[in-house]
Amino acid sequence: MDQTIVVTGGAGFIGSNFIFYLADRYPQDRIVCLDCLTYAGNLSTLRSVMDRPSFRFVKASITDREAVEKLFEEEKPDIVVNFAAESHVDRSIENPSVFLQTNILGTQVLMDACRKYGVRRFHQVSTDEVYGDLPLDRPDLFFTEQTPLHTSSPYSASKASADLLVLAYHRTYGLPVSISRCSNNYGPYQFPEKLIPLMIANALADKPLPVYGKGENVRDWLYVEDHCKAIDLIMRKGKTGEVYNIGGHNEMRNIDIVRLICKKLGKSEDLITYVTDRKGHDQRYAIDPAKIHRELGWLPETRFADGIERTIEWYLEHRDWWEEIVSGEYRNYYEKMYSNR
Ligand code: NAD
Ligand code: TDX
Repeated sequence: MDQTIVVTGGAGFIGSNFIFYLADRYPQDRIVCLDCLTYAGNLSTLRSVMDRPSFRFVKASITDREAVEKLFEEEKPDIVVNFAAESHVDRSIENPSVFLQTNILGTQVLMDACRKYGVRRFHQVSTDEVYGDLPLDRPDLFFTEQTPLHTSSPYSASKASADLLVLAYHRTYGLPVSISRCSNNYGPYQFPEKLIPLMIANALADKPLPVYGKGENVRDWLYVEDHCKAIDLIMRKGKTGEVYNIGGHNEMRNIDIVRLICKKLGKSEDLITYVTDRKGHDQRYAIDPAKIHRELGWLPETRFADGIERTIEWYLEHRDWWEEIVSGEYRNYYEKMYSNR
């Protein structure tokens, strides 16, 4: 084995795609997935790697100090990549507590263990939401790594808090850390509470497509595999103590995404229903990825036109994966969030 890499949150959307990326590209490395399987974690997602001798799954929370230390004692990881988080903004508005526990305190527990066991790199997967939002009428503005943190939701505040703690552990204890802040991801295995898979699932069932406000909010979309490539580069070659923005200059209004999904699936736009806006709804996200391009040579490889085609195809071919979710406990969440909205 060359290196042992602990991937937390690897049963979720981006973490699982990252595990597939590593397993393909570095078959000599050992991959250990640490995930407590919240509603967003799905063990069946990892089926294709589960039987590999170089892969291990451990069910535990990153907030469980004892379990984390036991794992680090057993595995002596070289690199730890932290994807584990509560990740949905709407849920954070309903119930912030678990966001603070997992996203902030869980990150602390992991970093304490990294210090204790001399881990060579702790990489924190953060988000562009820590910068707050940009106005819709200033398309010339972008988030750079120097943009001040200015959060809007309990989710983004918890991620920004974790980022500050990560940088403090670097400065105070010399922990070799790096942070990436990526724009909105899309692709296979995304939980159907997020915009793109939610709209695909609803359109296929001829259910209303709930667009918040006027649908004019802008997000900067990146295919998940491009995000995985960027993280892999940063954790191996990026400078410690540094933040790297990740994004592909692909800004789109929500309403245009929803219309595109209708078109691709041959569904009527009459399904689109404008609903009450999200509280504190961020207007526009737009990443300036110049630093990661300049320093590490990263560029996105998947054009949105291809990525969305591939994603829709994946949801059509993997109905069993998401239909099980949509028909289970998630149904109560959906009723609570969207009925009478
Ligand atoms: P997700 O919600 O799909 O997956 C999160 C995973 O973390 C799940 O498998 C869940 O079981 C696990 N988890 C949650 N709490 C845990 C805990 N206490 N201990 C161990 N495991 C726990 O999230 P995602 O969309 O894959 O996002 C992954 C990371 O990337 C998050 O940190 C998120 O903030 C960040 N991010 C996401 C996006 C995006 O567009 N989805 C963009 C930028 C950054
Ligand atoms: O039903 C919906 N209707 C709607 O109009 C949903 C679920 C969303 N929206 C809007 C809200 C946003 O403007 O679509 C946009 C995208 O929403 P989400 O998919 O919830 O993503 P967002 O809030 O932008 O946050 C995402 O990107 C940054 C991820 O969920 C975060 O984990 C990541 O950090």
